[in-house]
Amino acid sequence: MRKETDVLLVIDVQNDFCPGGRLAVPGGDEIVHIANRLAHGFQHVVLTQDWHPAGHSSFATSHAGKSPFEMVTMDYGPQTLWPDHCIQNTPGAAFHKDLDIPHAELIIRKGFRKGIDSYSAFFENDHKTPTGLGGYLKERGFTHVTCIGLAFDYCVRYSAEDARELGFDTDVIEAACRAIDLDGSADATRTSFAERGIVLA
Ligand code: VGL
Ligand code: ZN
Repeated sequence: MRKETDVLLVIDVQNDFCPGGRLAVPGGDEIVHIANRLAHGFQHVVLTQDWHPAGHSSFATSHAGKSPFEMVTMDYGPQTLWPDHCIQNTPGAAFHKDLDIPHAELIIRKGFRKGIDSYSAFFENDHKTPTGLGGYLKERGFTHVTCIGLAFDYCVRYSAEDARELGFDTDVIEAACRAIDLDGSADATRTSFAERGIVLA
């Protein structure tokens, strides 16, 4: 059993990120049982849930003439456009039915502001607006964050990077993640982790 000061962060294991979903990550469903098993080894687990309103600004359908996976410039910087996904209270936004972590202590929802996307569980994509998770984990006395889930090169990446930036010892278990892999984004993630002292297990 992992220490009292260790927390497992399970990122976005939701139907829309699994095969058959609207932003399916290849092999996304393969990590569900791995996540369940890993979670048994942690006393403390937090889940995240991508949770967008209909018509969210990260959806290509909100930008005339744009297609999914194109980039646009928002007032907070570059933003990849996605297929509509994880719309609040729809089946696509629900956790995968086999995700079984009853002892998870907190579910943090993100991406709920229409005009800004949020990959990281800690900060929205302006890198300024906090979700509150950093304060929560610090107040609870956690010092070590282990990240797993979907997608390795987006929400897991930016969550792990922000955890490290906030001073948590941070690792990512790659076997419990799957990547979208747009334009080399999976390799870029591994390089970035190495530069930042994020342990890739
Ligand atoms: C994610 C793209 C858009 C993720 C969420 O969970 O990695 N990626 N929204
Ligand atoms: Zn999203």
